Amino acid sequence: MLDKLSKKLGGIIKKIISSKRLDESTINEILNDFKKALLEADVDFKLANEITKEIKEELLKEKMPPGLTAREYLTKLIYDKLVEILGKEKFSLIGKKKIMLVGLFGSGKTTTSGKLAKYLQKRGLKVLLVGLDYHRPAAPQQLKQIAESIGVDCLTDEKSKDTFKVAKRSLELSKKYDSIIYDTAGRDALDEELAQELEKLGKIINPDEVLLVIPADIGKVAGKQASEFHKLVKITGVIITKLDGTAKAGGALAACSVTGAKIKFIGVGEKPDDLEEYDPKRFVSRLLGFGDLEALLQKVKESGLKEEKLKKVTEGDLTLEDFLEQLKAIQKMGSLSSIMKLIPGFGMALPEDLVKMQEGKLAKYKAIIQSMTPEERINPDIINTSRIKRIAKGSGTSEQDVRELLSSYKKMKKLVKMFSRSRDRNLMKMLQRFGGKLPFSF
Ligand SMILES: Nc1nc2c(ncn2[C@@H]2O[C@H](COP(=O)(O)OP(=O)(O)OP(=O)(O)O)[C@@H](O)[C@H]2O)c(=O)[nH]1
Ligand SMILES: [Mg+2]
Repeated sequence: MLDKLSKKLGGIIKKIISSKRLDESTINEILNDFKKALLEADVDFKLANEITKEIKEELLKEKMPPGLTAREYLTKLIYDKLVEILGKEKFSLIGKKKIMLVGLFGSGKTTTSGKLAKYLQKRGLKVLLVGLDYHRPAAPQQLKQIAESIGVDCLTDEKSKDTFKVAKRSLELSKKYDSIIYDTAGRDALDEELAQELEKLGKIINPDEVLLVIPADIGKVAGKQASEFHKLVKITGVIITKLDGTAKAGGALAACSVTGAKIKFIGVGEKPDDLEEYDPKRFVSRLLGFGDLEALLQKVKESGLKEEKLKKVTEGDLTLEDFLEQLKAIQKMGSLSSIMKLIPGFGMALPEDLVKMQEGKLAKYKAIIQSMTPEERINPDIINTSRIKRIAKGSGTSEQDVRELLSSYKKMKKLVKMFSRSRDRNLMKMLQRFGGKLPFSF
């Protein structure tokens, strides 16, 4: 769902995470991408402009909220703005007895009636579906089939085809049900006739909820449609359908929220189960590819830590612990030679003995490093023969193993120095791209 927008937003978060410095030009670039992503999702131009402007103003204010880095703050602002434009609250239909669905031709009313019936049924309620569409000949049959497939009762009157009579009859049955869902007839446009029919039905039924069904593929026009309906027929909420099949869904949701219409459910497919309560926060989290804001900020935070470490090692400062981590990464990758060749001016591969190290040896190395004193770890040069003996004993390894570890460590340290001295721009870029993951990210 919303794959394209989601991908774009994910890319923006990545950019925030990987940008070296969040200076004004980087911020502009990121916000421009953000605006573009919104426009592509058919969010109204004025709204997209406003949001990006507001984010920038917030960011450039002198004071930032305590405890947040610029990166974290930018991420949070993007998240918050998305939640703001995509709706504020979450709703529930539980306890609502009479629910009427209205909307234009083909918007998904009948399908959604079935989905809602299933939704309530799953929550232990006894539901009646009522067919009030006698404009389209096949409509009552369609509803009956849906009702049958999910196992709820259905009231239609294909003989009289009298919408108002069926509405009245449903009230006589109402004691037997916890919830009644009314599927009404659509029109090409919200004309006088439809408005009158809905008004009259409203008077007979006196519904607790009148939900306007709007397909997401109409994009930002959804806002206009919601306002128009609201003027003529008092709606209590909106259900946006067909979110699964359109790139314009963001626009439809945003446009509806801006009119103040409350989005209560979203339809994400044709099947009875393809309905979700609309929870803007959850929705935005999903769009951004994270469980929630906390998880997202955690990710940004981690990237900051990673960068610190990267800085440390690019300056040639490789500790024994870093060395162990690098070795582990090398094992995961297998041969490095192909990657090494990608680095211009670096034809040399890592020493074979480092690449081909056995798993068991890594465990030994770990034990050896753990048996060293903090001082030895910081400054391995002080490790003389007697210290080697002690470390070998303490770690249950041989003196030969300890010597080998120290010599490998020195080799790798030399490489690190060489890398850091070369300061090759492409190399540095590459190191950043790979973050701390690759063994030669020192
Ligand atoms: N992909 C997708 N298709 C949907 C969704 N909701 C409805 N549809 C499809 O949209 C088409 C129209 O749905 P209906 O439920 O018949 O729409 P309606 O508003 O009752 O149409 P009328 O009664 O003719 O006004 C059908 O083919 C549905 O399967 C949705 O959330 N996702
Ligand atoms: Mg229908």
